Amino acid sequence: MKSVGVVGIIFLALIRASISNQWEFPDDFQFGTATSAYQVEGGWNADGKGVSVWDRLTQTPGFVTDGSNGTVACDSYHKWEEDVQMIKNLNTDYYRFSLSWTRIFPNGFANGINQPGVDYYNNLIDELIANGIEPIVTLFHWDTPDIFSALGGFYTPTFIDLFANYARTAFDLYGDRVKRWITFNEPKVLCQDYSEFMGMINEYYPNGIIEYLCSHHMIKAHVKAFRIYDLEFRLRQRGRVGITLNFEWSEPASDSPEDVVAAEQRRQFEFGLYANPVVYGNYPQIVIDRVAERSKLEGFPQSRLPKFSLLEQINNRGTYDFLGLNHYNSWLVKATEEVPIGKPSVQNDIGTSRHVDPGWEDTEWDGKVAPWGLRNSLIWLKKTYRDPEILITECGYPDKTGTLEDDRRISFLQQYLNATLQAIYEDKVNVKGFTAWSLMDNFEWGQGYTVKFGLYFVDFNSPDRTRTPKKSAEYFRSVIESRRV
Ligand code: GBH
Repeated sequence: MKSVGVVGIIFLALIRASISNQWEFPDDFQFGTATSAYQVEGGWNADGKGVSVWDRLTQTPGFVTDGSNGTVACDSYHKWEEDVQMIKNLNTDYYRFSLSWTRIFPNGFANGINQPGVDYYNNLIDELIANGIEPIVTLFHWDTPDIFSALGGFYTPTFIDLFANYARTAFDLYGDRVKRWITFNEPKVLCQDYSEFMGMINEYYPNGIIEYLCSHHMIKAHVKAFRIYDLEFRLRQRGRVGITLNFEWSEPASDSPEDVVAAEQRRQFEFGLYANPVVYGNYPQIVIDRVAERSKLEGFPQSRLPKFSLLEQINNRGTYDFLGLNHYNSWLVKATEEVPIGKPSVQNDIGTSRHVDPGWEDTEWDGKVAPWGLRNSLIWLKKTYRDPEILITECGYPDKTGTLEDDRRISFLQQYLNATLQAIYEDKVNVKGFTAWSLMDNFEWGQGYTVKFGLYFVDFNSPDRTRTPKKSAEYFRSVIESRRV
């Protein structure tokens, strides 16, 4: 027992020693926290709000591990003033939150605006600004109006105009005060990982068809919203528009050329699928080629990957003022034999295999602590997309206990903030901010309230949803104050 303790202390000391305190965050580097509407607001049918897919799906037994839902969540629909005070206590520069589409348009369509819903965000935005906190607004963080399910959700191009109308309304309503917008949060998670989030019964369709349709329409909807901002708002409002993409780092499992190619192939399918059109106009060539090749062998007359016309490609190019990066996890990637032709699937198109090193430190959910993966992601973004401005829009540590003595979260933040500093000073990456996920414990989608990411603890058993700062809140505040990790 004793030697375990000693080893532990030496291990911690080594981690600390490897974190250099030599660097200060540059003056223009900013800090923030994030949440999303369905995860914190509650008030699911308050004051005329319409039903989102999450309001409905969480009623399905077995959909959420603990059978819970976001009907009340953190009750931020009523406790927004307290939320702002919590943010002020952390002393962050900005707060990233999302709008609930059905609070503004209860039936999803751009007629019949719901004034109390509009006012909720007016109040929140005004209160943030009055307290010196910049609002950064995500237009869409997964809570699709449920009515769209009947139309085919993201599988139909109809979605593009529906989203564009909603985006225009949001710019119009709030753009006098909101100067940074994020169109979509993690289209990959929605389209590729959790496609049931769309509220679609898709077991009849091979995912190798519909998941690309989903991505395609999301990219087009993003581009359309960006161009609307360009044409109708930019001159007057002088804000900036980006998109948030998630990136789990793929590291080659060995130096072999095959593994190096395999890792890059995975990055292009997982990140390039979204970023390449937005930066360069079209899908990555490796994605185009592989899906075309496999589609042909499967007997399709065209590639399963939809095409952007030349005009669309021109219109897609450069539709970002910054790239939002959500980063949580890393993998080792190996080359594999080509997957035999059978049922069309994105995973088969990606090929390759991935695993983690058993020596890596575990998080308390299913990820690993691998701060070098964040650094490598940032370096890769710089090199692959011509040195874009990057905002880390989410990064955080999950536990199951919600303990106030969250030393492991502190250690995680310290290591990932240090990786960010290395990327800034050693690799000259243009990364402009770090957003801790999350301001407070909240409804963690399929995991309900069993997984917690908050800097603040929320007591979900109290009708008041009492919030208490964890030790990590104090740590984050001290980083912001000293500008050192
Ligand atoms: C993001 O999802 C979402 O934008 C956000 O709403 C969500 O609450 C947050 O991340 C946390 O999940 O943390 O290393 O144990 C991204 C998908 C899937 C990322 C689960 C974190 C757990 C790996 N998430 N994953 S780890």
